[in-house]
Amino acid sequence: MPRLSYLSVTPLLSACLLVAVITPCVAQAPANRPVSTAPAPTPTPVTEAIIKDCSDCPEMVVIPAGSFMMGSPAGEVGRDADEGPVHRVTLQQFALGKTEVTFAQWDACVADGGCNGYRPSDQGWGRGTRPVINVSWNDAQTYVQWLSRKTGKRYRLPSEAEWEYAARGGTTTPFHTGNCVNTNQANYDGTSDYNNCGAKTGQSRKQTIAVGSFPANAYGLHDMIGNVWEWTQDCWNKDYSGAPTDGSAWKTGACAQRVLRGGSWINSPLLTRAAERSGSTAENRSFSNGFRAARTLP
Ligand SMILES: [Ca+2]
Ligand SMILES: [Ca+2]
Repeated sequence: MPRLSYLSVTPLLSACLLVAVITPCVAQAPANRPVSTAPAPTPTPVTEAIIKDCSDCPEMVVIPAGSFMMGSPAGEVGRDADEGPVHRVTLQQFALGKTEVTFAQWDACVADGGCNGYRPSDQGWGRGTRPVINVSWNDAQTYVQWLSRKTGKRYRLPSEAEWEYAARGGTTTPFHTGNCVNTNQANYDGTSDYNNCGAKTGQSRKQTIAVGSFPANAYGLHDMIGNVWEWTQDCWNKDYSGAPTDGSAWKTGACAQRVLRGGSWINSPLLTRAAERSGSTAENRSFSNGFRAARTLP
């Protein structure tokens, strides 16, 4: 697989780069294509450029700079006070893992002498393309430190603001899928509903599944709803009073606890909303918690 590094790309080149993860770019020459009178296909996000800094490194999606309202509106069903006050956050572009970090990616870190040699249990569910679990916030730090060492790039966990911005993909609804979600779109416990919207499908997989099993959101990110909770860099704070508005991680507060986002396979759909927040101690290793890597650009 070719090594790609980040380039400043036009939308056309970006599609080319995306394909180049699989095939050489030359196959994508757009010239001489017959003019079609068929309706234009649904546009794919023009921002999706993929970075892969080494053969064992996760695929990273370039998330465009922008601004959004972080938190949930007062009327959102299932909202807790920790999701407010809603506030505008303006972010620089950054890169975020297309998927949760997998067991295969974690195990490559261990095989390369990183990650403190820690081999987390897979609960007997299997490793490979399932998201790594039983990793604490501290463990997650060892992985992004290894990526940074290996590639010379600035890998880290996403800030909580970056995570929510990326998860929303421009949406303001409880889920990036809209006012509801179903178990063909995400891995959560479908034996309970959300606001009688039909999220209760009766399906509960009772474990993680391979990352990327469901369609991506508008930014090309998979499993921002469910599968595993994802560690973010931020210290826990009980609400957003005083939170940074520049997309950086909140470095003060109850820093023995760190923020987890997105809900997991074991949770009701309510806990997989884009605005939902959870916190846990930085040492906690759980079968419902994992993470995805972020990278500062350039
Ligand atoms: Ca909550
Ligand atoms: Ca997730």
